Amino acid sequence: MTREGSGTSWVPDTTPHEGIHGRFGAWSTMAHAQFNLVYDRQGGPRGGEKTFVNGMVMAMAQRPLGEGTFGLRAMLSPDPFMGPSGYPLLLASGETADGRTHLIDRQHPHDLFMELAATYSRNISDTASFFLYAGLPGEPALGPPAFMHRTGGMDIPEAPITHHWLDSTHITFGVVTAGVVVDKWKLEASAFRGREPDQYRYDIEAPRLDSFSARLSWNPIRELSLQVSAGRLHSPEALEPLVDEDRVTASAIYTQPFGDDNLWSSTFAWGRKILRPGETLDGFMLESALTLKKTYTLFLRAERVAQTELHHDEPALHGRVLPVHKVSFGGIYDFYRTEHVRAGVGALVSKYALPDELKPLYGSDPTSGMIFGRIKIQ
Ligand SMILES: [Cu+2]
Repeated sequence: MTREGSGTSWVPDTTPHEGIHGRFGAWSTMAHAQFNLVYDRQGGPRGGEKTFVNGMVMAMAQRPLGEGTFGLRAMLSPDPFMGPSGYPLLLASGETADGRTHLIDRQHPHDLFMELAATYSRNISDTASFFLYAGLPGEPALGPPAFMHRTGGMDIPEAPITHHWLDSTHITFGVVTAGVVVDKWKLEASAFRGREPDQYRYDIEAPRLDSFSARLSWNPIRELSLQVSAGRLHSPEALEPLVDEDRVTASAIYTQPFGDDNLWSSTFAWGRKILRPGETLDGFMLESALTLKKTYTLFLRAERVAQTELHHDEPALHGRVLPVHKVSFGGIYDFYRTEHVRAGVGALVSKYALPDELKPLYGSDPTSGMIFGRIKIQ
């Protein structure tokens, strides 16, 4: 239980699982929520400005069923209220706001329903069990846990630009996963819908099982969680329907509680997109968050992706693979804290390293930033 991340992914055993816990007859329940009110200003000629709310609300319930355990999960997002084009985020790409044009230098809003899933697990010995997972939407066994579920990433109010290299399948309309857990290992496989969510963010889309993935997870020590995974995605992008994608990812999450209410958590991840037909594109991400006394948080995220979409519309650069780099760092001060509520304010700054070909598009120093207030109910 302490290993469970988003979907069927694992996080280190040392991960704190804060939430409001309840018991109703045979059911045990857990709920938590987080909202960020963000003022976002992305610099340079491709930048922009916006104030928005993002975050999530999550509820889980489980009960014994026969020899095993049956569970239900729901996760909702306030993102659709920010409008179909999401928020300005330099170097981000993926999905669409209108079904006709790519969202470039913006982060798409997440769907209102991020997860509606059921699970069943059953022990087959003292150290082994099997499980089934079905979601509409749900998260297939591909990639590290989604960024809003990683201890080192959940306090950062912006999405990673590696999202579509690592964890963008976290909202997939139609997922069926089966797996086995043996001691510190887990092996699982999924069938799911390859197509990303469309621009209508309030609906439940039709499921299909046209894509496949498998993941091997290993928690060798309590502080560490490792995974490798690979998937074959059928026609993921609505605007490039003839392009399939193979994706390979590997990641390590290290979470270390220390002293009195201090926590340090970091994730390193690599993802490779192999477009068929098309290029092979790598993405790398390192993120880390240090929280002291449950009050002061410092965070950092550094990323590199090989991009083709940012300059898709520039005739001279069309088809070129160009590496782009981003680093964001910031902090949060939680000025209000009770057993179940934390409220704080924070800020982050983003810097970029771009190849010469992209400097005319982005300006020589498009430094960006966000200031935000946040509330966590857990
Ligand atoms: Cu996402």
